[in-house]
Amino acid sequence: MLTIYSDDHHLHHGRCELMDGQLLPCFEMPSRADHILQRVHSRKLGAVQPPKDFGREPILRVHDAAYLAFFEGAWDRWTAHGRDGDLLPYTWPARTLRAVIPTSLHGQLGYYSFDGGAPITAGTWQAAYSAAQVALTAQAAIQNGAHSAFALCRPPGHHAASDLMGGYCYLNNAAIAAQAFIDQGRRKVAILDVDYHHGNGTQSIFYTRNDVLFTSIHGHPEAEFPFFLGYEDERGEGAGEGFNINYPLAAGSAWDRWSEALELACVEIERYDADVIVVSLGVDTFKNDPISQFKLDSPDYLRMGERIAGLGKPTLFVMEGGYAVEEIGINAVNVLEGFESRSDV
Ligand code: SP5
Ligand code: ZN
Repeated sequence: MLTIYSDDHHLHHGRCELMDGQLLPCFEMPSRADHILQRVHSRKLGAVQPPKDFGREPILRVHDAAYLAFFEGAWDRWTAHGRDGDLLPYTWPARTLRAVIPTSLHGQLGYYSFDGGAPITAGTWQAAYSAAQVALTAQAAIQNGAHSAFALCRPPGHHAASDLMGGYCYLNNAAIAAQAFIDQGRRKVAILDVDYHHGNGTQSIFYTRNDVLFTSIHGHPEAEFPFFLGYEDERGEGAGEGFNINYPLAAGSAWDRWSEALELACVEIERYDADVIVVSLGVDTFKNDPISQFKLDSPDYLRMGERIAGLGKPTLFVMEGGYAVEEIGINAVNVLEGFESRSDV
């Protein structure tokens, strides 16, 4: 399987995040992608290529233009204020406040984010821009005939909405790739989001549409981040009614329960008769993940890849979360190797 990877992800290295009342080093760190790349090499998964540059247009098909301009320019505004630490939001337009776009940097930062988990550093824009190009380059490989490809994206993307960053995410790499498939003539794209957290950004981007089916298996939002989206009764709206399917699971879920949800999602994707599948590949479902509550073990990821291969469709894997850094490469590449073991194309 072809892997697309850019070293630019090293440009994004947030200092800390608020967790259980303490400031801790960011769980979303550069060594995550380094470990995955090492495993891709050591398992001889296939060629590793750098991204091409498709520019801003395919990003603007998913993201709001003012949001993108804000994100691109935020660091320079911050340094112009004489600051050099991470730029983090601290006030949001929650209920009773006015959701107008302020003119100040911090006002706009609150307006364009939904949590304090997405620090902007000197290289965050470049890293996120390159990650989107990584996804688009892998998407192009499939559009040109490959049966599968791996977009080794960092930072991740599935929490980012059209005009919101949060949850370690800035640009929604999987959504940008899914939209590119549609813009290049595919009629039906299915997204299978297997990250431990609900893909609230991706869901919101495609919520009113029937050309992109969104399915997600995740920790129940009653008890888990992002808390305010990801319930089973969110089924899509308007033309999108029935094309959004959530499988929230209880803390402690292991492969027996998780794989039942996967089976249900796969049946829906088969029924939809997708032309192509985009997998939001988070491996924070792992039993040793430091911020998550599922109990998947490393061999389970082989089974996951095998089942996805059984769908028999061209499949783009887009890297999302996973914070057990020592095992992240094994778990992510296990999905890809499981997929290849059952793909006869
Ligand atoms: C892409 C992705 O996986 N983003 C996840 C962002 C999660 N941010 C909130 C983490 C809160 C974890 N709380 C765990 C408490 C353990 N004591
Ligand atoms: Zn996650």
